[in-house]
Amino acid sequence: MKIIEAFIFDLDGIIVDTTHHHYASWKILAKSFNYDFREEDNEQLKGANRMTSLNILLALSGQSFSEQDKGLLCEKKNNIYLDMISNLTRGDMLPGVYEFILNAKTSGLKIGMASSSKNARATLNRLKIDELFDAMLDANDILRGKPFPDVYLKVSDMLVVKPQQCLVFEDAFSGIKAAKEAGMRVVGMGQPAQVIQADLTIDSFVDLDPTQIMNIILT
Ligand code: B16
Ligand code: MG
Repeated sequence: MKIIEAFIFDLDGIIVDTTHHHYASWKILAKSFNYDFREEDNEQLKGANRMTSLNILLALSGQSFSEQDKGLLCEKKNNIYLDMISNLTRGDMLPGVYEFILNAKTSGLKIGMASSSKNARATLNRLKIDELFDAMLDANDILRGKPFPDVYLKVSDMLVVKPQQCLVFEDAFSGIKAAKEAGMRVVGMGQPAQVIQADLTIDSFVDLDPTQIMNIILT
């Protein structure tokens, strides 16, 4: 019996290399309230949605703002981020991931995308790869973001594939937690501390064979 029926991909840090753009925009924002946001602290923001990320940043900096001002700060960060990714092309995709998704699709697997980013659909659209996906879900569609399992459970529903038959690709601790809570198997790619709970870790998608990955994950 074929056990894995679908591959579900996280976006930032798995499909597209936008992690440093998110970091750079938070750093600029932090500078506006005189906080020097360091790259090692950015690890805590990976996979977190925009407001959660701001709350982590404010806790790190020891500052507090009203809910209204926090909304404005999120908007400001997003405008900086959107400006930075305005020229995003397929060259900004992680090496080998486009071919990997294409091979998985050709071999009959369903393909999903589950992201904490409200910009996820627009990003796939800009890369002109949205036609590869049978289901796409992002922070606009769910109330509770990663590490809650909702985004992964909803995308498996849309794909009409049971959670146990989904294999997730994630780069963030919170995303891996979300997928595991959803009852899915996870391939992690990223900093060792981030992917510690993954079932399998990979260094990159270059020359990665979907069938081989499924065989390893099922043994
Ligand atoms: P936005 P993912 C997440 O996307 C990123 O990992 C995280 O760093 C970012 O803050 C979050 O999206 C929110 O993004 O501000 O664009 O809504 O990794 O779940 O695809
Ligand atoms: Mg990610």
